[in-house]
Amino acid sequence: MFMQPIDIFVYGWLMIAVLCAAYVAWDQFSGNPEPTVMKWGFVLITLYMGPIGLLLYIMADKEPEPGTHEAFVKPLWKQGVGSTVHCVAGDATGIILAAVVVAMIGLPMWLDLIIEYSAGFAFGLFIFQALFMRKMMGGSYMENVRKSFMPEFTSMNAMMAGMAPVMALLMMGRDMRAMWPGEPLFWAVMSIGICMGFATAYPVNIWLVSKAMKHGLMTVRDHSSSAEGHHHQDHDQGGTSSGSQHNGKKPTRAQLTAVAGFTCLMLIAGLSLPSVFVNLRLTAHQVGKLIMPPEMIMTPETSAETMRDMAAIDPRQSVYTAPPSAHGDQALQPEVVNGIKVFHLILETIRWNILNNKTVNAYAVNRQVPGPRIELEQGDHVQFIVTNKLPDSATLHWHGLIVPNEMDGATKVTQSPIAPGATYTYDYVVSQIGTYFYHSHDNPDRQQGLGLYGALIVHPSKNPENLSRLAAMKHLSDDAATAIAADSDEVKADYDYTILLQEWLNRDGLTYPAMPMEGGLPNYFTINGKAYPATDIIKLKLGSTIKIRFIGSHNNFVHPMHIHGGPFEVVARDGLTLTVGARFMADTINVAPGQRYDVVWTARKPGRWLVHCHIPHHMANNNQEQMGGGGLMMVLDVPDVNGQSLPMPPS
Ligand SMILES: [Cu+2]
Repeated sequence: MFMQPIDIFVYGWLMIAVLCAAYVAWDQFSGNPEPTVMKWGFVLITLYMGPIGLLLYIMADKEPEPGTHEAFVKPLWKQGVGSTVHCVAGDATGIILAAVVVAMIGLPMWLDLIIEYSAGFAFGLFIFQALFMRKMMGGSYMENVRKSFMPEFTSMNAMMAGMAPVMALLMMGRDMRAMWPGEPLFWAVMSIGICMGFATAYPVNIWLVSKAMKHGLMTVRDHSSSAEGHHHQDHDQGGTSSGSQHNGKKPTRAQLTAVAGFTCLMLIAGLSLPSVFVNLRLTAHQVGKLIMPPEMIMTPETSAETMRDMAAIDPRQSVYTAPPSAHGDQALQPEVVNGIKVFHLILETIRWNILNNKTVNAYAVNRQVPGPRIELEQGDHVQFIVTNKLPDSATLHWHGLIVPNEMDGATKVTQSPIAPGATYTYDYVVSQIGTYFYHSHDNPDRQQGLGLYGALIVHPSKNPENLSRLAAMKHLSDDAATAIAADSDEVKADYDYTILLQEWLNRDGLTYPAMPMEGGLPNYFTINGKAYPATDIIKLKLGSTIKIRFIGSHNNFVHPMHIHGGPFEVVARDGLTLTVGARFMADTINVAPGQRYDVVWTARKPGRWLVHCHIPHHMANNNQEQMGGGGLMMVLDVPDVNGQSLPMPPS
């Protein structure tokens, strides 16, 4: 189950509310002496306000001893509670119904608030006041509508003034699951909104009751069962019946206008103030259910697209959980069809362990992070059949390769993005050698940042078919990059290892795409999908050489990649082998997003030699070191001449 820390309180609150309402219903209908409409009013209020509703019921309305209800409910504050309960039960029910319908239809939030107000007012006036009260008040339905209009209008204004900003600000805050009626958080936010609405409507209701404009609490006893045989025939003027007596004079026209006018101001402020803080033009269809990263700057200008780009992956969208032992960057074997190497790539949302005890949600290719390594020979005719099972459209771009423009994967520039559920085939001949990579080029700040990338490595070829394909292409270009490579053009070493860098933002079990902006900074870093100490340990023979291909598959930082134990030779950059004179020795190389460096390092001495980024924060897991580091760090293990690895230092 998908739980956020707040959900414990949400589920707890909703459960308590149901239990409280069940108790109030049972107690009301097993003999609390009041009108049925008020019984229902208290049940609804307790359902909406949970323990607060229960508290109000017991302190203000529940008959303490048989025959004492009349006296018990007499104080004005209790009458005010009754009047507010009556108002809120009706209005809130209308508001909730409207909120559910409007969210499902997908209307913008500002319109949502207006419709909620109208529905709440209509529900309260036409049903809860005029219809339900008529039985007790007598008179025609229309008469009741007319009489209830002013008190209902005033009370509703005051209530919505409290409820609207709470709903708008909480629904459109960080956790926008609150916008969607299918999410428990929506109901919790409704509940908080109603509590606030109750608080702002209460003073107005006290006044209305004191001025005999509204009924407070009343006592109604059943003739046959009541010990005292009371039956209160209620009358039009609120509070004339026993137990709800308030002999206030009706307010003057000036008083009523002033109060009504003031509640209008309250209402206008309550409806419009949230627009200073949140974008009320958004709909639940656009952004409902999104959870935004903590500390992201969101203003009324923040668009739905911005939010969708930076939001967490909904963990419920993950279709597969990779075992913690799973490795990314696994070489993918092609199917060879008529001399064409065909690769099947499937894009999916999965759960992936970057550490044994740390799982991220990721956009993955073939259920790996990074995606599978594509090993090719120069001159290969390749086809990549890409099936998009992500919730978003996507493309793949072949970074650094000279391909026909329509195969380049630049979304909305060279191709329409591959829609969710759709398949697209990339088809080209590989004319270069060296270290390349592929990545999503559709919202890459989100998709590549969430894991859509993988290595693509091309070796020289002696295959006559490849050579003839290359010769046929030669007339198109005499570019050095596409010249038929001699074996010697590829610098070889005893070992070959590819390092794909990545940055992650993971908080409270949610994975956001890491971005160099407020709220988007990464707190985990991986080499080939794993953070140290879960990164590979590479065993090397003393005196041997290893070619490490650094790939800047990450999105944000320049990582100064450093190797302990002596300098390496930089032999290729961005896929292009450096000429002998251009190669150079270094012990740190800055790997920026998109760059590739091939370096050859010699195992000069036995030991455990580190490869790591030299920004120490990137050598930590959520700012914490484990076993001497974290994140962008791995070990080259060079045993001594006897084949013995160095002993670990005592801890
Ligand atoms: Cu770094």
